[in-house]
Amino acid sequence: MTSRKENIFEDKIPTDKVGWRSPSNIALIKYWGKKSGQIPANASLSFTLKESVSETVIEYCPTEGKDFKVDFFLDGEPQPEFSKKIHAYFDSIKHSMPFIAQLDFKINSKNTFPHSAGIASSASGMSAIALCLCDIEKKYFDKDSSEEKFFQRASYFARLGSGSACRSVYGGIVQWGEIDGHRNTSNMFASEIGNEVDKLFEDFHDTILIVDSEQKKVSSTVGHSLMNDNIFASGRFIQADDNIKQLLQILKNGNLNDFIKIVESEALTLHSMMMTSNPYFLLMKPNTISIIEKIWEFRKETETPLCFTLDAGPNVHLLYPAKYASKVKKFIDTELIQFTINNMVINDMLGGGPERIIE
Ligand code: 2P0
Repeated sequence: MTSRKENIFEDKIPTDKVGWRSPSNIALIKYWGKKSGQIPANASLSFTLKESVSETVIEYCPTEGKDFKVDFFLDGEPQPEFSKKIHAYFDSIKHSMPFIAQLDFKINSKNTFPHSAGIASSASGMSAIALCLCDIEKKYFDKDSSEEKFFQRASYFARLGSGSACRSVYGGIVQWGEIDGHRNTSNMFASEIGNEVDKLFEDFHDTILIVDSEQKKVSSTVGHSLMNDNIFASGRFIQADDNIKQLLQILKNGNLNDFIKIVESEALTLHSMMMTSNPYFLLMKPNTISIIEKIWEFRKETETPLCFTLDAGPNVHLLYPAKYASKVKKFIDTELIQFTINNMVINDMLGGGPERIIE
């Protein structure tokens, strides 16, 4: 075994920095329930967002102590709790990336979206960190690896940090988890969906209505673990498997009515799994339901193909093709804004995936 002091770099242990801008994502087919080793209980599918991103720069230098150090800063402020979590994460993957043990890390991260927005900052943040680590690896140990392998490895390591983060490594519409009959799917990493997507979905908008900004009372990690004893879990996993296969077809054929049925059902099923866990819990708020009812009314009256999805929280994501943007904006301004806190609305859309910010 290599001792920590034994230099594994070709030259002297370097001092340098790497940086990535990486987006959050919103799942349409939900990952809820997992097996050990961050293996999802069912396959999931998401839209990568464009505007909701983390920008992360990792500065590294030869470690001075016995153990490597991680100092994590969010918006320039030290975050001792996060630093500990990221140290534990680095520790858990250093057998695959032995250079980790020889470096000290200063991580500076900032998000373009407010913390209170309930946007999955673990997905953008962990994917950015995993991309940075893979950049260090590529620079010194894996110079010739292909772009495809690079992103696959980044997705693999992002998954070990936070499951949904593995989907943020790719742009557009992304799947994660083995799907019967779909050869290029894996539980280990995500991939862009292989089939051609109907033009309708290429410029989909996601407008997020912020209903509540309090820290949620049950973390996603606890939520996942409660699926182990949920008596509806086995049925849910069968349903998810069926839904993802259907949705992959719908994304090809562009049937928005079918799209809406699956996407809304997935959102409500996710929350019904929370309500049927033991102990049970509820992350929706009264205003979440008011918004959903308004959307159903609006759709019936205007036949606008607007639907909603929910993450593990009370905020509502409105999904619709770009050409309905002005109609939906008017609807939000007149009917929905009353249910938000401080008129908080985040306009986002399908995005192209992460970008390197330090060459
Ligand atoms: C998803 N969520 O597919 C689902 C839907 C929230 C609702 O994945 O424990 O932060 O880090 O693997 O990925 C949130 O859970 O959980 C999540 P960990 P993660 O996006």
